Amino acid sequence: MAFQFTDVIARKPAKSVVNGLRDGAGEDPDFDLFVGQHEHYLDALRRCEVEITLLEAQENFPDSVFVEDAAICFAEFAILTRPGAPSRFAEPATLKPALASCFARVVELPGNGYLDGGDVLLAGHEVFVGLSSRTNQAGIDALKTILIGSNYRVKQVTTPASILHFKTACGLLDNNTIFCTAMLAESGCFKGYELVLAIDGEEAAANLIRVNDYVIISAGFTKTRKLLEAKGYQVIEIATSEAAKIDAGVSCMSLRLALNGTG
Ligand code: CIR
Repeated sequence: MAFQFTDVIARKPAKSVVNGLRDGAGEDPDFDLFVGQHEHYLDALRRCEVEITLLEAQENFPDSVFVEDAAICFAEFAILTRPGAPSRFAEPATLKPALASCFARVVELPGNGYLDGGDVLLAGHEVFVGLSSRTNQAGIDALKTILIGSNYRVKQVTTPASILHFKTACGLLDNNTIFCTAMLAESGCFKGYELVLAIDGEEAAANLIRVNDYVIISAGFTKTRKLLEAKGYQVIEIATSEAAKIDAGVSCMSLRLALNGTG
């Protein structure tokens, strides 16, 4: 099952997170509030019954709390990415020991391309990868090379220019159901999947994660919560106001692992 996970890798926010990358000159996050919200995020994941490995903060890397961008975790192996932002280039190496203790095979993305994990949506054996300002063709081609001969197939799509990462606008709800913005749905990239469309004005809720029995969404999207509950999903809301100030949301603060081969 594409949404069943046993483990999560997360990293404590560094004090330097207040200098995290952002599009434009928005307000800095409040560090103490960020820490509190991150703790609630971890509590939500514990409710989903996953084992959490919490890594120490990395002051040299302001955005290192967003571990999702630095690796891609399949059921059988993990890939260290090559993040597209220069200040994030060295983040994948800092995840290697934790990943090596979970996976027999941890590979580095070959070549000189760039690929952010936030542009990769795993839907079972289908791997959606969005070309974006952080992920280029060479990065996607390198991922395809790694996956040759595996059960996984890459479906290349385009991340809309108005958002940072592909998963800013979508998340998996179950094996065949994707929650996404109307803009992404209109692009036709999810042909063959059931789609649940983000509600007008609540598009930011599309960056959700399904972990075992729960869907975790950003707090404040009341209509989205009702929509998901009406469809039978159990929803946990977590405040992400501080992460949002630096263009981040729910998915990016964890790597979700299926270590018993169910993924
Ligand atoms: C960045 O610009 O890289 C960070 N400030 C935010 C990364 C968010 N990552 C994600 O949504 N996968």
